[in-house]
Amino acid sequence: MTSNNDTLFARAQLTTPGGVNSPVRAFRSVGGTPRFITRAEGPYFWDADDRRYIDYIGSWGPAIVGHAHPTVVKAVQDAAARGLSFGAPTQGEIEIAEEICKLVPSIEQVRLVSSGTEATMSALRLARGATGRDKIVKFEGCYHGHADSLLVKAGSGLLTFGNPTSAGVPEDFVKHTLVLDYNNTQQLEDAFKDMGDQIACVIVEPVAGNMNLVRATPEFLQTMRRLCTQYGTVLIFDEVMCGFRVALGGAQALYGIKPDITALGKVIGGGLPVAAFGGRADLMGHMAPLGPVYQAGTLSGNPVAVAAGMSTLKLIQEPGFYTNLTAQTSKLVNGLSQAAKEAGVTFCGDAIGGMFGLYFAATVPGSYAAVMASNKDLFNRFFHAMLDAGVYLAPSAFEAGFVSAQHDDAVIAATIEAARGAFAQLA
Ligand code: KE4
Repeated sequence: MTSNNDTLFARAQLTTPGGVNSPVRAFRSVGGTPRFITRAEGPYFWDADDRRYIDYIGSWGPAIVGHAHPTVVKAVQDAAARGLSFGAPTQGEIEIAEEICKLVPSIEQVRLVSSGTEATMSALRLARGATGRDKIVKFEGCYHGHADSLLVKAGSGLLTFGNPTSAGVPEDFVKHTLVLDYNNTQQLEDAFKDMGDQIACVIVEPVAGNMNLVRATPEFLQTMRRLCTQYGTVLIFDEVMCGFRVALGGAQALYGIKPDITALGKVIGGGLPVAAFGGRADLMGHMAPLGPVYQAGTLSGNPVAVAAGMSTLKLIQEPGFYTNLTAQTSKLVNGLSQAAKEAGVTFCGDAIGGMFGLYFAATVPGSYAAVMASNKDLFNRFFHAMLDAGVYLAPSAFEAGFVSAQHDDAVIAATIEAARGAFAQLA
């Protein structure tokens, strides 16, 4: 019997490139037919054949309180009933800005946008405008959205396609982008020694999630902070994914390092399009209409999206939220590792807050090169065995996974049971 997913995928490809609105959804890295989702609730979602899956992408991070949380849905319904968008300021934007500044103390002023790409693109422009410098530093394997000057050896979709640089990005647009190795402290020292006074900013995922999960070493981030301060370079933490995901205050709270600008997204929209960039007030003062750095957006601070984000930010502040989330994610990774060991499969995992990485490798990778050396084919076979068993992992060996507050012990146990069968197929 033809799956409705097959029928929908064939139809989708007639009107949309690859049949998807974001490349990683096309299953090109793992093969097979993408599942067209019809509804979601808690830790689950259902595909066009009405098959239920335990969901471990959670919309790539936003669904941290679980899908269709009644409090969030009601906040959205109430806001929508008052109108969808005004193109004028609202009290809700003030309230979410105050909440973000309270939860992320390095953020003294914040500007709301509609995607992580907009947030990082604007942060780069701000850093260049504030310093008068052109050069930027990013790290191979990190993905910061698809702004031209950042699509250089990006991770995520591009890494999955094995295409280190996107077509359509003129050489001129990337000649100021220096791509260094993640966690290579010496290389960072050398780059600053060589051209530190030309570098407008360093942008980094302080916990990388777009080459699979790779933690920054404390020394790497501490050195980055010291060098940026020494050379007057703006330090941008891209916490679009790890913000409010690895801890309430994000990776900067875990590492105790204060960036100059932070990019946020995903969780702060609760599933609707809210992202943000913010930081030192003296830097944000360069932003139009106050200063010369231009940035704008028709739907920036959209009242319905802000309602979803604000209700999510309130829910994640409930007592024990991160203790529980961290415990469940650790249970998942420990259970999967034990199941692999019993099956004799070379596998390991890492968990930080509500985010995890799964690696068909002997040790947890600390670099892009190490991730690339992991066994992608085994991951792809594991992915499909788990999908067939009703567990939906990220459809790429180069993505992180996400747990929600609704992934309770029964859900984790069911996942580990499915993994026992999947690992047995690999042995
Ligand atoms: P968006 O423009 O997709 O909202 O955010 C871009 C972005 C920026 N920074 C980080 C650290 C990110 O992880 C992202 C987007 N993450 C991917 C997941 N690998 C989104 C999924 C997709 O591209 O469809």
